[in-house]
Amino acid sequence: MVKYPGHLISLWLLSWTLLSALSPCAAAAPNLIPAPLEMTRKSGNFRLTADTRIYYTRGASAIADYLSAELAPALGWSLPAQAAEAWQAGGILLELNDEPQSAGDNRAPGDESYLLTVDENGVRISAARPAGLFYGVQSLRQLFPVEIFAKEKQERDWTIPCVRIADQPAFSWRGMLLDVGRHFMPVDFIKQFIDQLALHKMNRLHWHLTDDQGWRLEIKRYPLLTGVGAWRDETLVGHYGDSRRWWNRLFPWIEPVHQYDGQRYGGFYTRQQVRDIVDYARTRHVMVVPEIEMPGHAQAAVAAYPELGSSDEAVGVKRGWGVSPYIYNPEQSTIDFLKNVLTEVMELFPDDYIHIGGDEARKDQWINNPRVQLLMEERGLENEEEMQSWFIRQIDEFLSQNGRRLIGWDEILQGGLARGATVMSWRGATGGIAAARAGHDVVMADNNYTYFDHYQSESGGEPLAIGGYIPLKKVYYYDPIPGALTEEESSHILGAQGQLWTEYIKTPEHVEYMAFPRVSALAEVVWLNQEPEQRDYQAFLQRLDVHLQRLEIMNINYRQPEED
Ligand code: TNX
Repeated sequence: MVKYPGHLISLWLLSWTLLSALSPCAAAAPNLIPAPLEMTRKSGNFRLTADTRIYYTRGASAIADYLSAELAPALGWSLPAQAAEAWQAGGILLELNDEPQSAGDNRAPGDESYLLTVDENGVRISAARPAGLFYGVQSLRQLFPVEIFAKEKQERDWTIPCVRIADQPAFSWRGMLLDVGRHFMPVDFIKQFIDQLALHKMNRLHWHLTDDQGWRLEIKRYPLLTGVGAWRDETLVGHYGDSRRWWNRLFPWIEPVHQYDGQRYGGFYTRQQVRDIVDYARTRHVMVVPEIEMPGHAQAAVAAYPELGSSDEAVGVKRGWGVSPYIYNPEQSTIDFLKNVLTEVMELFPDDYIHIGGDEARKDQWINNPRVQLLMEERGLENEEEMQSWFIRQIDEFLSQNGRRLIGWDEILQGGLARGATVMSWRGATGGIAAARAGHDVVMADNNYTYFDHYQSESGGEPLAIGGYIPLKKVYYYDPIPGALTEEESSHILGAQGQLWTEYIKTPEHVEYMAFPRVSALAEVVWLNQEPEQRDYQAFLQRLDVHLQRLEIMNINYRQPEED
């Protein structure tokens, strides 16, 4: 994996500071997040006026419309977009040069690189692929004064510095997980969150749609999944386990007495809403990766259709947190049910990856169920781990037949991993290391660095969280490539993502508080992939200062980081 030196970035910051000191009328210093790979400041500025037009080459009109729409509220007018043939000086050119690749050209099909040049006569963004053009547009937005992000018209001059930026990401998977199983999040917020991902040049939304506490995706064939499974009678109050007393420690089989709020809670997304979100994300070059959990985290589904479960006990949708023992049974009929569910999931989500969970599947109910034991014997499986592996393989085969790729949490390694599967390493880097060595693709979601449900400060005064401590600086110094891997093995690390599990996060405002600015730090980690010793946290904090003004203007409820 190629690492990009930190001194390049420090160098442009330094030369920029010097230049702007020399020319008093220069526009504000560019504070881009994520920092671009290469940026050179040129003398002079470009001024956007009521006469400025956007010009686009073939295939770039959607991005031109996007740029125009993003700038319109603050400008108070929409920049007209026209085909490039009509070019006139003073315009913004979006140029897609999607030519056949020549020998020695190492642009991958998923190429996200771009070149942005600003001079006094105009702006030019060129890229081989639409994604690159889109990221050039994100950089351009950040070159303007921060007020460009306002939702109402601003009376001011729109001047940007002349620069040349040549940029491309280090990793292809730059993501965030949002858990809507524990707490449901409204459609408008999901879109706003996607906007933030795009601004940070992130390209994956891992949408955790099913869990013990709620099934949030409408499935036509099985209406009770949402009719029953999307609703729980009430929700735990306070922290899970807080009510554990000395007798619970002495006699662990006595359940601690938890308090619940008595409020029915739930919600789900209709197919139409999902389509709308997926389209919205696509326009912003964000792939939505749906997660349908199996074989564990299945209590809401089992509450809806008890025949899918592995125990005779009737159960409702889970009201509290912690790992549920309710697990799908491994009957062929259950596999068929899941295939039917996934068929509808594939109709709604057109991109490659489908996440099937696989984490924290307690096997107690399989161990205690004679029918499951018999199935194990019939299928020649040695233990419950192999049964889990059998389960995942059935699903992997099905997804592969349908031209999709299975991705799952690192527990899918247990008992042997399906061949084409991609592994998401959450229990530290261990699963990622094992998977990469076995030749599997890996996404790092290390719970020591990327769990944004953990506390951001140890000084108290933070809203109740699940635990842990992952401050901004720790995220900024995260290295997604485990040190134990050889160069060749590390080529399997697709990238990294942050996790927003929502047991203790009830509202969009709280999601934002936990997400920002840790997302901003992670965005830079996955864009640049610098060696940790080449990163400059102080310089990041300085750029972040300006970036937080953007978030402020966009009404994002970020957490103000402490000076370090
Ligand atoms: C573990 S990460 C889980 C989630 C929880 C999270 C809380 C993973 C694959 N499973 O179900 O929400 O910890 O931090």
